[in-house]
Amino acid sequence: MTKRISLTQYLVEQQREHGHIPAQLRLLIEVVARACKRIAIAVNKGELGEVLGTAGSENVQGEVQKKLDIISNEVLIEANEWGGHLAAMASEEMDSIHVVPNRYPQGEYMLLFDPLDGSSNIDVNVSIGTIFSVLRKVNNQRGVSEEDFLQPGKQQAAAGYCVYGPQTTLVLTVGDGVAMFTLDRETGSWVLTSENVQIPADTKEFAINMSNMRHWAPPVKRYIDECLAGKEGPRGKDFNMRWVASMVADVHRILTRGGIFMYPWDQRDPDKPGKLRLMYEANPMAFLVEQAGGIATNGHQRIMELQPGKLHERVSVVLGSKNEVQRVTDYHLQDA
Ligand code: AHM
Ligand code: MG
Repeated sequence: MTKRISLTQYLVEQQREHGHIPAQLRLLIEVVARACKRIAIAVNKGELGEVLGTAGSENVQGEVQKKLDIISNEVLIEANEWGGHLAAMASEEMDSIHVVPNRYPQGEYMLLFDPLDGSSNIDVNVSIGTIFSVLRKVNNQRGVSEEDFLQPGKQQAAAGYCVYGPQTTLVLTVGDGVAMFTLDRETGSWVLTSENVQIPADTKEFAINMSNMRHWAPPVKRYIDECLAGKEGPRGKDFNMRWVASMVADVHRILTRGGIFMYPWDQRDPDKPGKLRLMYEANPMAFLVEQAGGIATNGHQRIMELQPGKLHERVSVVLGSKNEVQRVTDYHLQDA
């Protein structure tokens, strides 16, 4: 049998042997992983835990909140605020940042999360997940404000997600490749199940919400039209399509067997750059994808180089297998 190591051992080795992670960051990741375990339990109970359905409130983006969105948000805050590793947190589900209360020591990191991504899949028992991103507080002054969070994604110290699917899997990068840990429900521990994850550079699988086709910009339409033309078309091969409508599940498939994921800008709301959020969704996923040899752009630029203007900023997303993402990006640049 393969010798398996736990998340704790993996992190200790990263800290000791590779010098990648200071103790505070190690604690932070362990705490996030523990919170994800609690969220996994709540997700698993479903109707039995009376956690399904809407909560009767809206988030800052005007989206209806599900009970599990709110529960997951609370679990992450409660788990993280007292450990001394954080200065503040920001969440897709909160209007403004949550500063660590004065009664606790202040750490040097800032945690951002989408507590439960794939909201439309919660009540229908399809994979959902938690996405997180870690930034370092760069200014040394006391206190922390929203401006401290407005750093480009390339400054992330760590990022990851946990997918609540047939298996509960935590996927992590601390800037030294991507590792995956599967939750062993019998022992309650996270066990390393893949390391040095690599996304193949080529793929025959794309993920996009096809119902928006009539609203897309010409470069996106051109790319998908060419995929749909199959063997007889300019690409000379048949493509397959997958769309779970949970970014975590779609990205997890891409990290596992390759593919391209797109949630592009479209004409339905021309002033909105895209649907997905730069700081809670696009940046952490871009970091993981790049660490696995893929690329992530907004059609024009590398996502991790975008300077956020505000906490809840949205962005157009194209990520996954290198050669396909490059192709879509080239089509945008040729069109400009
Ligand atoms: P959410 O954070 O409110 O769950 O929205 C994000 C989700 C992504 O997980 C997914 O890729 C996308 O929205 C699906 O959108 P659509 O329903 O338009 O296909
Ligand atoms: Mg989301």
